[in-house]
Amino acid sequence: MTEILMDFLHKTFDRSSKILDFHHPEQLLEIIDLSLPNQPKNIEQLLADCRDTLTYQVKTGHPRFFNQLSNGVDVISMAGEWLTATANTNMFTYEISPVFILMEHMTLKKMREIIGYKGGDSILAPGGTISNLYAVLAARYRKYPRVKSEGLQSLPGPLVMFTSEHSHFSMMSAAAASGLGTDNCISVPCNEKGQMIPAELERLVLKSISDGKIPFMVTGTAGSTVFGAFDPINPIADICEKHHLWLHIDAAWGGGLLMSEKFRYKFEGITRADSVTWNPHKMMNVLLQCSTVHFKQNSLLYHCNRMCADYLFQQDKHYDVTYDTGDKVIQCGRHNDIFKFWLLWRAKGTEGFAKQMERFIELTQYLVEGLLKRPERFQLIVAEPECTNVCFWYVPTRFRTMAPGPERDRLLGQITPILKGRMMSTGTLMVGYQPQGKLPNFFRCIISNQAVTEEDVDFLVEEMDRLGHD
Ligand code: ABU
Repeated sequence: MTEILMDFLHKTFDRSSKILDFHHPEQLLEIIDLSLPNQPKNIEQLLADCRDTLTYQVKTGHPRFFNQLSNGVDVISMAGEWLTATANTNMFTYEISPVFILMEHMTLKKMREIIGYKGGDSILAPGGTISNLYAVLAARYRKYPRVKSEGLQSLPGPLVMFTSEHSHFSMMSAAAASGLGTDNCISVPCNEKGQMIPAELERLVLKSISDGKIPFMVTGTAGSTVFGAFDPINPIADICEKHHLWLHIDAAWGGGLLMSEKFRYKFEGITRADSVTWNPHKMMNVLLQCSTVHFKQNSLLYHCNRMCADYLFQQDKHYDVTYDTGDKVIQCGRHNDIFKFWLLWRAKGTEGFAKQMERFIELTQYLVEGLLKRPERFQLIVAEPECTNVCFWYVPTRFRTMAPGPERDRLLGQITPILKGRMMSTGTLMVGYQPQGKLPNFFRCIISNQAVTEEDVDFLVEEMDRLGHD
C-alpha cells in the first residue's frame, strides 16, 4: 500500500506525467469494477483496487494543476494525515483525544492572536461553508437567544443578512439552512475589482429596515472565490457598528495571507469583526480538510450549540471538562483536522508560511506579466489581482482581429469550456473557469501550490495557446 501511495506521489511531482487520465463517467464505470461483492476479495485484489483508484484520480498536487483554491500536496501535512488515520479518534472529548484536543486549543489560540483577537473562541469545521454557517448561527443567537429553543416563530420579524454579490455561495446556503431563507440573504453590489461597495451596503440596510425587516449580520469577504477581492473592512465595520450588526469576515481563501506582515494591510479592521472564517487547507496547503472559524466573544459558540448530551459530556469527569469541545458544535462525530496542520506549522514555522504567501504573490505577478506580454492572446479581467486569482479570457486566432466588446466576450465565453475540455482530454493542464455576474465564462487560474515554479507558469501560457489557438 505504501508503495502504491508513494508511486502516486512521485507521479504527482513528475511534470512529464499527466495530471489526469480523463474518462467520461460511463466509460470509467466500464473500466473499473466498483461493485460491492457478497463474497470477500483477496488482498491482491484489494491492492489492485487501490492502484486502479489512483490511476484515474486527478493529481491535485501536480505543478500544472491550477484548478481549485486548494492545490498542491504538502508531504509533511500528508504524513500528519497518515498519523491521524492511524490514531482514528473522534475530536469530541479530551477523554479520548487528549493530545489532539490540546493541540487544537493551542493552534486556534495562535490563529486568533494572528487575527488580532484577545481571548475569544474557535472551532475546526468540515469546510468553509459550515464555518460560515457557525457564524450565522452565533450572530442570530447573540441577538435572539430564544431562537435556540423556540425556533423561528420566536423572532420579532424576518431577519436579513448582507453579503457581497461576489461572496461565496455558502452565505446563501447558511441563510437556507438556518431557516432565514435565501431571499433574506441580500447581495450587495461590488465595484469592478469585486469589492463590496459600502455605500450600497448602507443603502440596502436602510431599505430593508423600511421594508419591515430586521438586519442582523453582514459578511465581508477577504479573498473572494473568483476575483480574490478583499472587501474594505473598516467602512463595512462602521456601518455594522452604526446599525448594531454582527460583522463576519469570510477569509476562507485569503486568510493565509495573514501569515505575512507584508499583506496585513489587506485585512485592516479585521479585529472589529465578531467572527472570521479561515481555511488552512487553501493557501496554507494543509491537507483537506482544515477549516476554522474564530469568534471574538468567548463561550458564545458553546451556549449557541450545546445540547448537554450526558453520555459524552458528563460534567463530573475527573478532569477539566472545558476541554471537551464536542458540545460547542452542531455535529457529534468530528474528524481530527488538527494534527496535519499543527505538524506543518512546526515544520515551517510562522516565517515559513509568510515566505510561502510571498512566493505565491510573486508567481501571480509573474503570470500577470506573462499574460500582459501577449495582449492579443490573453485578455485580463482583473488587471491587478489582490490575491493569487488571475482571471482572463483566452483569445483564439479567429477572434484576434475582432474589436473588444460584449460580442467578443460572449464568443470567448463560449470557447472557454471547449478549451477546458481540451486541457482535460490532453491531461497536461487544469485551470478552472466560470461566469461572474454579467461576464460570460472566463478562466480563473489559482496559484496555491508550493511546487509551482516560473517554468510551470510559462508552460501554462504556452499550453493554453497550443490547445486553443484555432
Ligand atoms: N470553497 C471554495 C472552493 C472553491 C474552489 O476551490 O474553487
